[in-house]
Amino acid sequence: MATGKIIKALSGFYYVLHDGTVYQCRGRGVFRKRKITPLVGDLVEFKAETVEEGYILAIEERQNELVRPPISNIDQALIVTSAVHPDFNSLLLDRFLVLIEAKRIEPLIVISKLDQVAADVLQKIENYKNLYEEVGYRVILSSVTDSQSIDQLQSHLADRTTVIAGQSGVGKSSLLNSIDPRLAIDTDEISESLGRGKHTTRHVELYEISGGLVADTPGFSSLEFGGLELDQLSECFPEFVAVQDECKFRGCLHNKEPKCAVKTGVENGTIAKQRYDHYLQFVEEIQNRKPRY
Ligand SMILES: Nc1nc2c(ncn2[C@@H]2O[C@H](COP(=O)(O)OP(=O)(O)OP(=O)(O)O)[C@@H](O)[C@H]2O)c(=O)[nH]1
Ligand SMILES: [Mg+2]
Ligand SMILES: [Zn+2]
Repeated sequence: MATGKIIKALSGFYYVLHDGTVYQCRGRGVFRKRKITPLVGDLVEFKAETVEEGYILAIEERQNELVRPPISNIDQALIVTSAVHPDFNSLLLDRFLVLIEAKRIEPLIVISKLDQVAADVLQKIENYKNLYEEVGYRVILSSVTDSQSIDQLQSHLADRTTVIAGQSGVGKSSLLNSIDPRLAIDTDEISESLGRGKHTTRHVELYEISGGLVADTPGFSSLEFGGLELDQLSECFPEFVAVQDECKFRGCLHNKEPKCAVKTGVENGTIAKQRYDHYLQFVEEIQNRKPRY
């Protein structure tokens, strides 16, 4: 018996990495009976006669897990948004940030395709970079043709498991290929003419890159807040958390309450109005969520 990590799940097989070798395994029948699905990222105990004939015997408790994409035990999320093609979308970025913060995964923002932007758009992107850095996030402006940005990205990957997240076509797989061309992951060379809705990457897979494990994903298919409650939502905005003790009411949702430090911050310009507006939009979304039975 040995311990390994599932790096890929495909057609009923789980590929388990142990000591530099990948073993093709099946799950035990009891998993199906108990409705347990092994996930990419799981630490497992397995037994293998050969590299093609293994069995997963047990799954270790998960540190965290995402449903779509299905993956577990993530330390860091690289949230990729493109500057253009598709256009930079701060609402979508904030949505990703909330989903990642809610799982207590450390986000790293990457704004991609900087080589394609005109000067006015570049200015806009620089402003966004400052905005998110002031919130406390790390932001990398990248382009597959700018080796410095690729080196910078690479320096954040060692000794941890990173998931790379973002809309289809923003260049997630391309970034991984630039870091390590030997990966040769399929990317969409003609995505612009085909339009949206088509995913080039179709499965979740962990790759060994720069001393860490990085999961390429097909882009998050669901960006709904699921079971997130309002008090948890406000915890997902670090700049709100930083001042919430100064709100008059404990448990202030920074919405209709008087003497709210967040609202004061927005008025004074110390909290970005745009982030606050997105927050209110998410509040409404959660309040209007249909109860699930
Ligand atoms: N000019 C430019 N094009 C890029 C860059 N990064 C990616 N692209 C192009 O953008 C398109 C989409 O790239 P992919 O890497 O397939 O995007 P993805 O995020 O993996 O997409 P899905 O797998 O569908 O989720 C391809 O045509 C890439 O060549 C970049 O930095 N600059
Ligand atoms: Mg891809
Ligand atoms: Zn408040």
